[in-house]
Amino acid sequence: MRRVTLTQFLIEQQRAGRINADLRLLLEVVARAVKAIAVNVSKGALAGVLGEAGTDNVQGEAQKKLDVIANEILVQANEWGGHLAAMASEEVETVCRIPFDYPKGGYLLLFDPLDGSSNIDVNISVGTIFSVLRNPPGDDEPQEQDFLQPGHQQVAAGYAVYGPATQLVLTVGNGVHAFTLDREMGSFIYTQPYMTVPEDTKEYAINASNARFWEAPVKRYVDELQQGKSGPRGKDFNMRWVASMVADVHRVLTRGGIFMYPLDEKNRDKGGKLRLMYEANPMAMLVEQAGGAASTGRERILDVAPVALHQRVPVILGSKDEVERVVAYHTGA
Ligand code: P6P
Repeated sequence: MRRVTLTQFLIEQQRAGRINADLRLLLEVVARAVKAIAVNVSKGALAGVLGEAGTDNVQGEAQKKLDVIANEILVQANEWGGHLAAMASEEVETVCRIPFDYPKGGYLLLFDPLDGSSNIDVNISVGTIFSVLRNPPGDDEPQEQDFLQPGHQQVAAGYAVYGPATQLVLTVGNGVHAFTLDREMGSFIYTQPYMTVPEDTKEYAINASNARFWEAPVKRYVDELQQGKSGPRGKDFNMRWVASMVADVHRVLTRGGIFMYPLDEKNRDKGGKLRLMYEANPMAMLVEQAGGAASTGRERILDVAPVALHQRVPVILGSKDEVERVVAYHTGA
């Protein structure tokens, strides 16, 4: 079968009028940066890139060397192309500006350069998550406020998962499409067109060690799953928790399931664990584009009105039937 590359896929999306040349260039540059990150991640101990960087990020989390490397790769790859007005990164407190001597474009790129990096040192899959917004009109430098757009305004979203294979999963609003890196060619090959989340599932993902902190609706939902065949759900469920959002969400997109990092007593003061702008929003766009649902438990994630660049939200996403059930329990149904 003829192999279609990411480049060809993007040219065809442009020909169909779904993206313009600047967005195509942006996605090509992100894909190239992801390949460079994959090279660093796959070297592991051989490249002296494991372990702590000796610094903390804006979240107050100890940065891994690879967090810093991945962030630098993404910023340096994207700053000169002329397609971006500015960038925002989980690893950087303020807006990442385009150097004055480079041209600016009409898009804002937000990313978590290396999500799940606590798994790096134990060789478990990690990933890069990215979100693309339009820069609001006006020719002054984008401020944080310009990034604070609800997720339904994203023009593209995606992630790379650095697993046994390196895959890039992408949506530009016309379904979800997956590409697998051919390391010999250095090209992303189109391997999964129109990924869809099965509506029904037998798999759930949650960090069960937090059970004592969950709110009642989540406790009720998980308890029913754990009762299995003899309980109200009438079937047995299986549990997975990689503690790497990209890996867990990729599994949900590939074979269904529900992924939850709900509001709990531990993270209530922060509003949740996962970040809205560059984790929850891009994953919510992907899951909805794949026929699933994504909620905070109280509202659709893509409708959340952002108030801060690094704000956190509860995340319940995956198979539509399951997410709707959890939401119903939150509303007392
Ligand atoms: P916990 C990784 O640090 C992350 O941000 C997500 O990728 C992952 O789903 C979650 O945190 C894991 O959190 O509390 O299980 O370590």
